[in-house]
Amino acid sequence: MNTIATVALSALRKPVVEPDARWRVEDVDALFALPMMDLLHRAQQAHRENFDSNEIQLSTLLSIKTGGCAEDCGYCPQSAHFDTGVKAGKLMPVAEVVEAARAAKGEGATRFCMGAAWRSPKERDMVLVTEMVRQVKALGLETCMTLGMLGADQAEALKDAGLDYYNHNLDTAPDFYGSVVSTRTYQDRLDTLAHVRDAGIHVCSGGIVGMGETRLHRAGLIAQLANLDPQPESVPINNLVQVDGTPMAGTAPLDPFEFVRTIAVARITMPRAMVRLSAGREQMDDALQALCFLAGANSIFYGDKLLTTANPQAARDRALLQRLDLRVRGERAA
Ligand code: SAM
Ligand code: DTB
Ligand code: SF4
Repeated sequence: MNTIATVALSALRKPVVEPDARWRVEDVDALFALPMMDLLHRAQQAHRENFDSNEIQLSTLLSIKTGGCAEDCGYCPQSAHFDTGVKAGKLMPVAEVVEAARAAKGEGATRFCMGAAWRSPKERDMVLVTEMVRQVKALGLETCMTLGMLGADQAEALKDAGLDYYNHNLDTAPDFYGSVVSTRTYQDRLDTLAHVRDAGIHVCSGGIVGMGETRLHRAGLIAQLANLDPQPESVPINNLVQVDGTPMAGTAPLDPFEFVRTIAVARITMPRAMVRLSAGREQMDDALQALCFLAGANSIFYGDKLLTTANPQAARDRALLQRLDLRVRGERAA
């Protein structure tokens, strides 16, 4: 038997749940290399051991401060370095954010995620974003924010305001990172995650695929995430949404089955995390999304818009969930 097949077989024999395992990149790569049907089977096993496999969590996303960002993330329509047609706006008033959260709750969302196109929040911003957290939380919603890099004090202030989750993605493998961003380092990202964790806020961290990276880079990203100790509670997997004007527009699209494999490998290596099928759903058909759910994705962004790009219409998502007999987490059966 050749070496790759031997490694793949040994990966197949591993116990399904190993949340505390240290993952070597080559072990994760061996999972990617499993025959697709075996990979899906293992992912389903891990999923069923930890979750109700017919349940999906819905998060609604709101861009509370759009565009004009100082960072140069090569995938991002909101970077001031690229001409993408996204207009830079100011931070939304607290009352408008709370109104949007109320509407999202009415539509069935249980978590409200507020995103700002910042390198990191300024002190005057902190006063307003902490107030947003307080008021959104008072509506009975789980709160999530993604504001860029955070210092230890800022993470503490958000925790005190009642923040449940902070999203900050590692985005890709350390050895591909330099091809994606130059204005902040991988270590900066790890430091922010450590501050969030130390403050007692749940960690939401994932990445993007389809940026021209190799499978080994995808394995490197998953290994980094899976080796965070403790592992993230929530792992968004984004498929690059190509936006004209960004350096990544025109990148060869990823084979959709490779995207499904990435979800499955995230599920197996981080069995207790919510794995979120994030950006890129608008470009996927229903069958592909169903395959992602089978591979262990159990959360989506719900609502017609992500931050600046389109997401499937809420009605289309409702219809899809109904056709797949998927219940919404936190919602009572009709
Ligand atoms: N500015 C903050 C930051 O980067 O930490 C928060 C917002 S930022 C837009 C959140 C995440 O969205 C990024 O880390 C990236 O993973 C994802 N993202 C941004 N543009 C994307 C795109 N075109 N396609 C897929 N995912 C994207
Ligand atoms: C994440 O991982 N994906 C979301 C959320 N966290 C903030 C953002 C996706 C953004 C897609 C591009 C846009 O709409 O601007
Ligand atoms: Fe700015 Fe975040 Fe976009 Fe990077 S991903 S350019 S930090 S908004």
